Amino acid sequence: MIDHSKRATLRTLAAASAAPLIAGFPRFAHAADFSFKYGHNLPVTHPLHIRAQEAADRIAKESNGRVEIKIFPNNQLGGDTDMLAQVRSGGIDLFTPSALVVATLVPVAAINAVGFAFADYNQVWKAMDGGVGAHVRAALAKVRLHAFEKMWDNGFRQTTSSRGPINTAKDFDGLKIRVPVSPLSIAMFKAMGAAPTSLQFSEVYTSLQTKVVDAQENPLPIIQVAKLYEVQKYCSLTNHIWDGFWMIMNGASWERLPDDLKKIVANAINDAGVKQREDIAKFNQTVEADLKSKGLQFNTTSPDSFRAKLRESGFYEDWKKRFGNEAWALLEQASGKLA
Ligand code: X2X
Repeated sequence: MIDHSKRATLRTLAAASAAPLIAGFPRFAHAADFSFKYGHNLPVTHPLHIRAQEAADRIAKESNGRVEIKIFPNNQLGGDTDMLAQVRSGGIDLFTPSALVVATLVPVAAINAVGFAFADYNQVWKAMDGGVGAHVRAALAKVRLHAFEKMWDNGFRQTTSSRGPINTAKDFDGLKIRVPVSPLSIAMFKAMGAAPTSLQFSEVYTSLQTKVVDAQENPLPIIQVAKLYEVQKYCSLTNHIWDGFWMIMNGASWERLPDDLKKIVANAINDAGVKQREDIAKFNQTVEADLKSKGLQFNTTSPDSFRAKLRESGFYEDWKKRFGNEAWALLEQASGKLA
């Protein structure tokens, strides 16, 4: 007696083994109708990469192989500003730039990075899942970049240094500090008396190792996954900027998708973004102890002297003018009065 179910299984297995394995994707006997390239700047150990891979797998499965997203981590496709140019031109289809970096193209995107604006995550997500987020996404759409609704978390940025701990604003005097390619970060650290230099993330480790700069600033999960504790001695919890990543897609690539696939892609990416936020919250419960065990010396700080220095220097007034009253009012709805 022929066992038809066994034959059916054999047929499926034969078909599956013919398809190339793409990054853990389920195998499909047909090539994808839509094949997208997604580049980012983080190591594969960061929750952003892990959740993005999960979303890509889910999209492949739910679209029955019609949509594949190939992920290129760790600046494999170039520095942050290069990838920003590529996602604009269509050279790549997806990129997760920090708001700081995408602001080199759409200045208002840096609004969430105004120094010491947010005291905690309640304020952050109120703003980014609310009016501020919608305002920034609308500005990105104007330059033909489709930003998915849920922002991914980078975190509250802290200051590491090999020179000494930062306790108050005067400790920034003359500090050679690396910041991303971000006009707001340069202006803020200059206003606090430091000597900031913009460098791509892929250059940070070496620039600290070779003393091109003495300090850098990033959320603790980044300091851990990028092993910056190997080239820094002090970590001061300055919480000076909350930073997040926008998952952006080239407008034409997004528009090519039919509505049913748009839905599958958007749901998977937004769900992954929310899970990634939870990952960072969990990561933050253990990372400080881990970094201490790796030799980093921690100190806490109060925002008061930093805010006072920024206010005296006119930093808030200046950036309120640059962002405009509408965006600034949306920010202050979540952060409280700043300027
Ligand atoms: O470059 C950085 O410091 C990083 C990784 O935080 C950003 O993407 C802005």
